[in-house]
Amino acid sequence: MSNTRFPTHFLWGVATSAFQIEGAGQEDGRGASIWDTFCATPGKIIDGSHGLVACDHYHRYAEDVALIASLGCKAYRFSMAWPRVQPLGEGAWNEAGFAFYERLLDELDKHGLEAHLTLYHWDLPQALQDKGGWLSRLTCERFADYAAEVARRFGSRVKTIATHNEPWCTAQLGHGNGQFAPGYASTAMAAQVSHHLLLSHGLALQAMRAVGCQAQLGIVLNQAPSYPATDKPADAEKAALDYDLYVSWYMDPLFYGRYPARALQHLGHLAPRVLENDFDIIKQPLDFLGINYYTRGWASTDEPPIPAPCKLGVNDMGWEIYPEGLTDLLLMLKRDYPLPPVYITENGMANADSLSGDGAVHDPERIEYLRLHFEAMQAAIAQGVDLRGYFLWSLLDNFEWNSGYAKRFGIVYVDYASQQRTLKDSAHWYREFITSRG
Ligand code: PNW
Repeated sequence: MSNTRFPTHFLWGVATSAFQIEGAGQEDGRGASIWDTFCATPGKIIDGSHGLVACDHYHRYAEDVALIASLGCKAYRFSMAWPRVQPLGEGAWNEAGFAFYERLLDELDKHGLEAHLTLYHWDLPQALQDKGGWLSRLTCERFADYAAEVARRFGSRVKTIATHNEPWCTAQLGHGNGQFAPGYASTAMAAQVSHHLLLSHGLALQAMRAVGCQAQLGIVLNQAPSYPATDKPADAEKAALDYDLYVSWYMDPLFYGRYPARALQHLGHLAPRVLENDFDIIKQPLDFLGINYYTRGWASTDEPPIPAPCKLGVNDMGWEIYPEGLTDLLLMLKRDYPLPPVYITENGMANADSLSGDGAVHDPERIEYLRLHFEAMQAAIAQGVDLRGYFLWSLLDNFEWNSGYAKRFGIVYVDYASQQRTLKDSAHWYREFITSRG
């Protein structure tokens, strides 16, 4: 690790999301979400699991918050389950659901931890899906209502509110290839959904600001540069198109109020229907931008494609470990957009962890992954990127979507039979890093 310290006020934290950890799927009036439905559909989740219990965080939040504090973290990024606080996604609010998040915020306060809230981490109320879900503009309006209510109640208790987590995943994996809920596989649907997610983001920002929300408002995007496999022009073109569809598709509307021309041309008649004022709504000023980075993109037009070199190996999901991609990405974004303060809102590594005989969990691969990505952040900061903080994904092993519980991203190991938490070596390393050089 280089000697450069991170800026004094650099924020170190951990991240989770509601559906992946809370459990209590049918408690205290929570409504069903599209992920409950998806899990109940045979063949969708690799290990046939569901989120009804997960890490039982709904009941163990106090223990989990104490864990975060014990790591020396100053901040916690989590999401609110929309169907927990508004079971049908419109109409009545569920006070018991809001009460849970109040208890969680009280606990964070007690430990002096900053709260960073995400409104939508993929668990749409099923009742709204039944009315068209993100294909319907009405869902955008309901989302803005939900955002305003949360802002009214919690706007002064949380530091930041992100509207969406990774709209690319909702659009592409949820509607473009069907790997995620609600499980559609249509390019045109995915494109329309991406537009509605952006629109709902803009409407939500307007609605939250209209109620005088004091929290910083933004959005969280998964991003990565795409690298051509060879110096053939076709590979360069493919890399550029991939980057446009993955990154610019979301960044250009947010900052410039337009979709990237190359991507639009590629989509042709499958491009989304955009109404006249949509871009004015989408282009709300952002107080911050959250970026989730795990791996890079790789573009090859050969048949079969030339694989990425994976010099540093892959994680347990098969994703290439490529820390320089994070530096490259941040510098490209700084070059191309008038960025607000940036946070890395997710970064981490799935690893085949297990409890060893000595009661510890040895995960040197994850420690190395984190170390290299911290260096990559330092390199970007040294080159002028206004990076304010880092949220490690994830505090706990948890429900890894269509991979179920088979993939472990936590720095804290979870034994799902006993719900016992065990700090992995990486958790001890992170604490040491934060307290000594962070
Ligand atoms: C993110 N991809 O998901 C999510 O925000 C987390 O909930 C999730 O647990 C974490 O990353 C690890 O997967 C992604 O296929 C899922 O490119 C898939 C992709 C990217 C991010």
